[in-house]
Amino acid sequence: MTDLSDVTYRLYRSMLRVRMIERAIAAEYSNQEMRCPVHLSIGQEVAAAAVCDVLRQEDWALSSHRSHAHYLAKGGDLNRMIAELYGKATGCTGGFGGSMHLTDLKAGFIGATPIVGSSIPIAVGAALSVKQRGLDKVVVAFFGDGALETGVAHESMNFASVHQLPILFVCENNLYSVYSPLSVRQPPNRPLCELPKAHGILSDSIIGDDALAVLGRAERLIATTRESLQPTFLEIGVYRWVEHCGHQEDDHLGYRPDAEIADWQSRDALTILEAGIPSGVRETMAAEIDQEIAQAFQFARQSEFPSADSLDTKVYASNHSAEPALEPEPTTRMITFAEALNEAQAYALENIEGTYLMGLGAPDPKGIFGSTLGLQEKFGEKKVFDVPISENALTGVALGSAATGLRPILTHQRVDFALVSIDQIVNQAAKWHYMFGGEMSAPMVIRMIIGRGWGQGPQHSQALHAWFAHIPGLKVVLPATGYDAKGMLIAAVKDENPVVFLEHRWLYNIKDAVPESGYEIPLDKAVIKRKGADVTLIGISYMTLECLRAADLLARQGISAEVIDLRSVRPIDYDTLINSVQKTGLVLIADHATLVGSITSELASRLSEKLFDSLKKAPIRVGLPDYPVPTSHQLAEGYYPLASTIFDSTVTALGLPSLRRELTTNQIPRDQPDASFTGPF
Ligand SMILES: Cc1ncc(C[n+]2csc(CCOP(=O)(O)OP(=O)(O)O)c2C)c(N)n1
Ligand SMILES: [Mg+2]
Repeated sequence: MTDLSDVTYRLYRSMLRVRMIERAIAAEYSNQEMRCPVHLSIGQEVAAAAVCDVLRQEDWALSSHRSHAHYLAKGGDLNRMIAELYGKATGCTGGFGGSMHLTDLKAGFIGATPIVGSSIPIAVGAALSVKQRGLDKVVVAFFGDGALETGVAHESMNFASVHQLPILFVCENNLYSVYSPLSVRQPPNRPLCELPKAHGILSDSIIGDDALAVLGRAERLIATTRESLQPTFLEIGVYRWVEHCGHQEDDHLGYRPDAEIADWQSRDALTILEAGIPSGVRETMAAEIDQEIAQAFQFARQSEFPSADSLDTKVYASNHSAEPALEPEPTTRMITFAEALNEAQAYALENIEGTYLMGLGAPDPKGIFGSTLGLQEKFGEKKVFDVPISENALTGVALGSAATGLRPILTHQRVDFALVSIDQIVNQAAKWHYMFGGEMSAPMVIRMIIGRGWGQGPQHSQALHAWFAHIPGLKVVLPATGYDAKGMLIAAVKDENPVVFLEHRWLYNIKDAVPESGYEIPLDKAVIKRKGADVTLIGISYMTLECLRAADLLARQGISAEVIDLRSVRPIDYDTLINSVQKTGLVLIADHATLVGSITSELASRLSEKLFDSLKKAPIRVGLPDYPVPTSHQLAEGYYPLASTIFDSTVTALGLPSLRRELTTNQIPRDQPDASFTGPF
């Protein structure tokens, strides 16, 4: 191979290689064997080549939809990249990701994901990992000019600046987002490179026609990042020569002025660099690359397609801990649900490597209703810290750190606040293991509190577990007791997958017997709370308590109710449910969520499908009406179902409506959990 000790040779070859590979992809694309979108970097190669020339193999890079160049320049395997485009089992994600989800961990190319802006916080999370674990590396996030219009990019830069993380943000400004020019997306006279400065980030900008100059700027910034552990930013002006997505030129569409195209092409960095390299050397390089490309396409064509058997095996990472799960010790010690959560996190922070906890108000004097109180004092600011109000970026940061060796616990004081991070939860964390063909996992816990009452209204009281349960790749659990909360939270931190951990606010002050030492409760098992023969009452989270109260009322009328606490809505423990309903022939499902599209609907339909012949009546569903939570406490009185609702529905279904329940339960107003609760939350 050509001697590459000369930086000009190296840069030229790296750029030429990307261009030749992408020209080959373009030439083959119409054969319809590469059946995935491709975003080519022809014309933009300088950014990847210059920045990656400065990086070491062990440094990490992440990218977005236009990632071939970054993958290749960082040292990604060409055979596996082309095979990936062909959807083959030998591809870098085994055919699960395609062109938009390349990864090569050996080369330090963590991965690419195509939701614009969305890989930036994940890169910041990787940089947090570097800092927390004391690794000797820097991280680079590659993205386009469009990404700087996303909120998450700014949230991420702010976070990286607050935490002084070793990351270089590289913005390839090609002036367009698909067909939209910068002028319709960003204000005039406000250079992109000024934006990071507002976040306190050292920022530079250069037009990418002189590859050696770009390399010089990258060197300076990466050295700063590496030596003084601080984020930096580089804007590189480049121009895309072919269509946004696909293999053809699209200049005839007229969205870019001819003069502009001609101007940029006349300043092509590859052509300019060519002048300094003897033609013989160039020809040798081109011949070597040609051969490499031919082999890669041959490899891809000859490779097998992935087997359909592997399809659902990649949804969840397996939990491969060699140690058996910790068993709970018997105890009579009574503590609250909040204290149990606190103990679980203390256990994880002390005993489970890589655990850290971040969340709004986590170390504040109230410590998230007591659940994080005292943890920062005990474990320090590195392991337990407060955060900016940037839920989407924080979830990406958690994911990036989880994918690179840490175990984050991210807290949200309400489910409602976590909704602004749906992109990171649903598009990224839930898919991370799957879309990278099982190459990486995302062991992270996202705690969310479900509010209720005291006038918290439509934006502080939503219970959306059905949404999360809809997403393959997430585990979604709702413990109803302190005992379960502690064991399930420890199990959630140990789990290799993203776990959405939902806590009903009304459980927080309830005490039950919780062992002092650490233990695990499985995340996929319902639990029978009370044995019975006439009806199965399935409770979700807080509604399990109402089911137990209803079972008491029913018992006084001679009706024996079996009560099951579902505990997990993804996965759902159908075995336990089916065994019970087969026996009782009648099932009622109680949830504190709107009934439309809910877990109650899911259970009712599945149990009907499985047990149609054993059911005496259609499944009964108890939940919230089809409108948002009212704020006035007067209106809330009629909104939330109680044990009495469950009692009434059960006796009606049994054909015994004449049975009267006692009016002794829940005498306090329905907008407060107990008489000691005096608001505001
Ligand atoms: C959040 C989001 N919105 C829209 C898209 C569709 N989309 C894919 S690439 C792209 C253009 C992005 O422009 P830029 O960041 O400048 O990158 P470039 O394509 O120019 O390299 C758009 C709008 C997306 N993938 N993600
Ligand atoms: Mg662009």
